[in-house]
Amino acid sequence: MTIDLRDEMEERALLVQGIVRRTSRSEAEGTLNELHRLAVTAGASVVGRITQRMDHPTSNFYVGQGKLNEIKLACKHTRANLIIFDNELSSVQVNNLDLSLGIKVIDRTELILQIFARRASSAESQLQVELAQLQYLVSRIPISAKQQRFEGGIGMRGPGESPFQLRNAPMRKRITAAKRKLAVIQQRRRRTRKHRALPLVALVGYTNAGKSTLLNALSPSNTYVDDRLFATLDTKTSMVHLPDNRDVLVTDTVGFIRNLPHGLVASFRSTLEEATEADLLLVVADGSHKEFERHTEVVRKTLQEIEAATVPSILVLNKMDRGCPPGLPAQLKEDFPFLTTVSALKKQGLEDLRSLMAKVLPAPPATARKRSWRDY
Ligand SMILES: Nc1nc2c(ncn2[C@@H]2O[C@H](COP(=O)(O)OP(=O)(O)OP(=O)(O)O)[C@@H](O)[C@H]2O)c(=O)[nH]1
Ligand SMILES: [Mg+2]
Repeated sequence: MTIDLRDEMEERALLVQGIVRRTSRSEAEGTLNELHRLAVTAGASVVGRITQRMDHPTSNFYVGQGKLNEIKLACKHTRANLIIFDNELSSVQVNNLDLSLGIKVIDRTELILQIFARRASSAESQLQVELAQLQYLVSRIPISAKQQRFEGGIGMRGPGESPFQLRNAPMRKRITAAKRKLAVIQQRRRRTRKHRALPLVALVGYTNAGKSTLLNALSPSNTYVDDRLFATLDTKTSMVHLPDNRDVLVTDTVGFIRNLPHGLVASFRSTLEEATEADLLLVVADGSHKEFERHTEVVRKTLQEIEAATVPSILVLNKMDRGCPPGLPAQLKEDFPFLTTVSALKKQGLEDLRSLMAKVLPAPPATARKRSWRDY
């Protein structure tokens, strides 16, 4: 069971972004556009955007007093009933903003958690989201508010527990239970992986890059594709035949995004392990997106975070039917020596991709036992 962090109602969201020094205009615009898409994905309509350039955020409201007044006015004009900050807010800032504006305030992390909560459909992904939400609530919400959101019997008094720990006991109990259940699922997943004989190829990349579309194009799989962020939260695996006569298992994974909440990365570790344990990564990027370089950088960093950076990889520039990037920076070519362009939607460039996969995929160990992919 996942937790609904917000009230169900028609949401008219006002987006607020504090731009701190050293952030370029295009980067700030890119994250705000992304926040817009995230808000729409979560079911809200966006009624306005407010930005402020600042040296550093203020500790009480994140933005300065003048900007706070501007936000108040904008809420009145636009009849906004939700304010979404692009920046990460402290629990104190959320509380102060809530009180001063009289409107619910959330930040990017909470919004992403909410989307994940709505998308999660398997027992595993629901548990992973629940764990991330609980950890977020424990770390971010003031003690009194935590109690209001999670009422329940405590009855866990033990030696050495502080009043703070006692107040959080129901949540801690749920965190422990969720971790325990996830560990069981994870073990089962690891056991299955150990017994597979077919090479595993993982599709990774920025959300909306076209990973699921590519999986569908490469195989007769029927993976959910949607022009939304985080359409896929559960991994799907299909068999793909390569020109060197090898069969490989190709698995779809959850998409990455900049500032992906750390708790989510940690909670989705078992799903993301598909990437860590893969024999080859297809790093799918939307080559037609004007921020494609930034997206690829986020993907590279996330792969490092989940310790998958050393897995052989191919950069697959997708959506080529919409146009190619003008030129590739040297750094990108260095990071990804194997690169190919495709259009998963139009099924173009797939034979070249299959050939490259056969070339880059390590040769199987001589002792590998022949198994059907159905055993997986
Ligand atoms: N024009 C064009 N659109 C594409 C192509 N590949 C995917 N799309 C579209 O891009 C959108 C996202 O595709 P998905 O396959 O769901 O993307 P994803 O990477 O799996 O996204 P998440 O599951 O959210 O991480 C859909 O609307 C697809 O139809 C392509 O080659 N060309
Ligand atoms: Mg997908």
